[in-house]
Parts: sequence; structure tokens; C-alpha cells
Amino acid sequence: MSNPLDDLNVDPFDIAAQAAKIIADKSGVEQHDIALTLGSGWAKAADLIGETIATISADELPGFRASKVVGHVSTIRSIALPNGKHALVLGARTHYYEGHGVRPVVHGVRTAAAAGAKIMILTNGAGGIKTSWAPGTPVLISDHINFTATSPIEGANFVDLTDLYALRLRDIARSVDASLDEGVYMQFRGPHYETPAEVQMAKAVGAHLVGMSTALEAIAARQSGMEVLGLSLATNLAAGISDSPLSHVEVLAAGKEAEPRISALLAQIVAKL
Ligand code: 8IG
Repeated sequence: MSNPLDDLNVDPFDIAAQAAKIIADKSGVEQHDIALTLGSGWAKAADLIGETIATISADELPGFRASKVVGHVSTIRSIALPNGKHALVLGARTHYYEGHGVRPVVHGVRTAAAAGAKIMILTNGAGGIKTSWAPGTPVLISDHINFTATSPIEGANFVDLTDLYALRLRDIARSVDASLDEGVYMQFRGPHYETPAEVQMAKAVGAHLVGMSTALEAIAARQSGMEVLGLSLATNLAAGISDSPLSHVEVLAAGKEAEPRISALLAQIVAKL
């Protein structure tokens, strides 16, 4: 299936603007305030944060690719929050490991920015390096290490990434749950999990969480002028940190178990933004 983003003569921001226009038309919401990407374990939050105004299938929007990963839903929802604000929930994350390049990976974020969102909430399931994080522990992302060897930014645009994961937003999250720990997220290409040696490398360079998303999206969000809040669900201890091997089925099960708890937490945070 062809995607307009595959044509390198096309400006990805134009496609994002087209998608945002369709979202505005279908939802009747001219400007969204907040956008959320809900990764493994976080999807239930969409039902808790407010009233769904419109549900749009990803294949109705230019530039979006239908996800093929079990447990990932490909819809975009416009939600009215109790405080009068509007949230856009992106259920259609494209991962870098899918092999379509970086443009589709950040298209949701760029569409959210074009739809007016000033705050981008990025959530994911991740492997934890800290042994104190039992499977199912939510963790605030304080910073990231982009280990993908690529960037969503095209051309000589030297975007500052200081305070990328805004302290202001982390403080709001902690005002909801003071026990929230934080850590540095390291994005690997995947789709394989790390070797134990790679996890030791990640630990040595200052990472606390390993995953396959979020960092590229956060960079694109900052390029578009958004404030970023990042939340990981540590669904498993990273390879070699515990004795047992990693299984995608077990990772999904840990996400499901934690889902009601962390989705309620996220809904409470969204209510305060
Ligand atoms: I859930 O241990 C989940 N996603 N790279 N490593 C990486 N991604 C993950 C992991 C993990 N767990």
C-alpha cells in the first residue's frame, strides 16, 4: 500500500496538516489541546479521560499505516475532557522496527501538533533495568538516549533537547502520585529484545529503561514546539536483569494486569494538565 510519506519530495508536515484537517472535520473539534500515544498497557486510559467525540480509523487519514502488532489498535479518538479541553488519542503507533523509515513513526505526533496540541503524552511498555521495579510499575521518563542512529528531523535544524521531558509536566504527574519513580529511557531499534550484554551497556551509559519507541517521537514533538510527558510501564525486567527469558506473551499479560491501575493514574494526570 502506498503512503504519501514514502515520497521524499513530499513535505511530511503537509501530510500531517491534511490529516489534522480531516480530524477537525470528522470530530467538529477545531483545536485539540493534548495528544496521547497509548502504548502497551496504557490503552484503557482512553476510556477514562473523557467522552469520546469521534473515532477515526487510521486508514482514513493520509500518512498513517495500520499496525500489524497484536495488542496495538489503529484508531484515532477525539475526546472531550471534563475540564473543557480536547484530547487526541493516537492508538496507531508505527514502530521504527517495521522498516518504513522514520517519517511514519513520527507522523502521529506531527498530526497532533497540526491539530493544535501543545502537550504530547507518550506512553510505552518497556524493560526495566532497576530491580526495584516489579513488572507493572509505571515510571516517568526523565530523559532519553536515542540508540536508533537516526532522527526524525530532516535537514540542518538543530533542535535543542534540554528538558525534553518537561519537568513541569513530571511535577504535575508526581502531584497525582508522589511514589512515581523516574528514569532514562533508551530506544533500541528492535524488534528483538536486547541481549544481556546490551542491557549491561545500557545500564553503564545511564539508562534505566529499554524500549523500542518514544525517543524519536519525543524529538519530533519538540521540533513541533510541544511539551512532552513520557511514561513507561516497566512490564518486565530487561534481559539478564532477572534469570528468566523474555516472552512477548508474558509482557502483554503484565501490561493487561497493570492496565486498570496505570490507566486510572494517567487519566488523573491528564485531568490536571
Ligand atoms: I514491553 O525489555 C517491552 N518492550 N527493547 N526491551 C525492549 N523493548 C521492550 C522491552 C524490553 N519490554
